[in-house]
Amino acid sequence: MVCIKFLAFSIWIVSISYCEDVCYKDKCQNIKEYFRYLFYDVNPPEGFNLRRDVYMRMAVLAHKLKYSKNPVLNNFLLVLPPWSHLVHWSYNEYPEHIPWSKFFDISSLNLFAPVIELHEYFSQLRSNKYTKLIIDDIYILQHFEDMFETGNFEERWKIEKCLQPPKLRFFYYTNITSNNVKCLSFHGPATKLSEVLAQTQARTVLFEHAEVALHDTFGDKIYWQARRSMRFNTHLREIANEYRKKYLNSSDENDNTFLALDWRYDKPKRNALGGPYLSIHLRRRDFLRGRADEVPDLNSVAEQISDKLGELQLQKVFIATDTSQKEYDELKSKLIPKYEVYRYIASEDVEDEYFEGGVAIIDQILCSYARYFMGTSESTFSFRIQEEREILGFPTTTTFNVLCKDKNNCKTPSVWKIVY
Ligand SMILES: Nc1nc2c(ncn2[C@@H]2O[C@H](COP(=O)(O)OP(=O)(O)OP(=O)(O)O)[C@@H](O)[C@H]2O)c(=O)[nH]1
Ligand SMILES: *[C@@H]1O[C@H](CO)[C@@H](O)[C@H](O)[C@H]1NC(C)=O
Ligand SMILES: *[C@@H]1O[C@H](CO)[C@@H](O)[C@H](O)[C@H]1NC(C)=O
Repeated sequence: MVCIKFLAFSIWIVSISYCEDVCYKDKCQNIKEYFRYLFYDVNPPEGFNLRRDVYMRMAVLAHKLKYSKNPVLNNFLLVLPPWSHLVHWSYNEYPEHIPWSKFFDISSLNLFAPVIELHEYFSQLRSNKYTKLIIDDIYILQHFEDMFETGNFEERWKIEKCLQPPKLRFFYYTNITSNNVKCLSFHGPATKLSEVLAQTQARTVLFEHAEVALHDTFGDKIYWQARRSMRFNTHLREIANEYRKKYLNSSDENDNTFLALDWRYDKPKRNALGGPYLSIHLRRRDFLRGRADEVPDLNSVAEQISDKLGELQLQKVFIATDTSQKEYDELKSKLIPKYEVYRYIASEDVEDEYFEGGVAIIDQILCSYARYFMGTSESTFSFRIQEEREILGFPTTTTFNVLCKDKNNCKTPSVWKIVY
């Protein structure tokens, strides 16, 4: 049997049952065909930009597994969870299953961590006549129940009873199941999950609630490599570039915002100039409720914008916001005719192709290339723009600024500088 051959040739320690899983057709003779798959998912209410942060933790794990000294860990591919039913995006009863390629450049991600889209993995299974994905091991991450009571914050993990009844539907698909779902109390960085992976021979492993795992080292070189690898989808970048040129007189030539084609060749710099406009990220909607004492009213926003435009001697402001057209128009009316006010409105084609997520990314790109940026305090959406500007090489003073609640209540955001 092919499997036996495989065992004889290979340096891998594998059980027979495991082998049956792997050795369809004659492929097992080729060691390169041997992959293990690391799936993860995030708590449903988390937003797009927090999910990007969880991706980075898992990508650093996948990166370190690839180069691990323990060879049983080297062949993991990180499976990118499709985007469905995000709380801030409108959706109907059917899950959208938007692939990552709509938003990000997958080949660029791959230069940091070995990743694969779920639909690609599905096609592999289907071409081998599988109609279902049965995940070998599922671990639902949860916090240690006693952690906050006892103040025991040491790094540890343990299979324990589930604090919540486990849900048995994964990624909103009906054809993914598992016979082996466990709850894993966990405290530590995502890379500590390699200890869990080292003691299983499972070929497919899913970590649910991956947000429970923390960053390995927040803000170090590896963190920024993972972050830099998250280049946006090329077409979204082109759309943003056209808008910059057409409305904001902004281009990489004028603004000194060139990046290497491949993020690995980016060089540290601080001389980006940015286009001749101020950019604002004005987060409203659930922030008005959740953080009422931090969100300024529109009069104050208009005042802060015109003060800053005056100070910078600029005419144009680009506003990215999740607020209604009505509120945007009200803000705009407070700034014109003295200043030019811009908001990106996607064409129907762009909406249909890239959804609200793609439109939000275009807003983020446009904020990134401005001469000066002011965000919303504590918004993850604003954090991602700040990171993008660090990558582009802006002086930090033009980036780490937020709209104040009012003149006497101004929070200075933390400055997280890029590290190479
Ligand atoms: N187009 C656009 N959409 C926005 C803007 N701000 C927020 N949104 C939308 O609101 C969502 C919520 O923001 P996210 O950053 O994804 O959510 P989060 O990760 O919880 O982050 P925060 O709530 O901002 O801390 C985004 O995914 C967008 O769909 C904006 O300026 N422009
Ligand atoms: C599971 O179902 C989805 C949606 O119907 C389909 O696209 C996918 O290929 C299926 N997976 C397998 C392994 O058949
Ligand atoms: C656009 O920017 C360039 C270079 O900064 C400048 O020379 C030109 O006058 C600007 N054009 C307009 C219409 O403002």
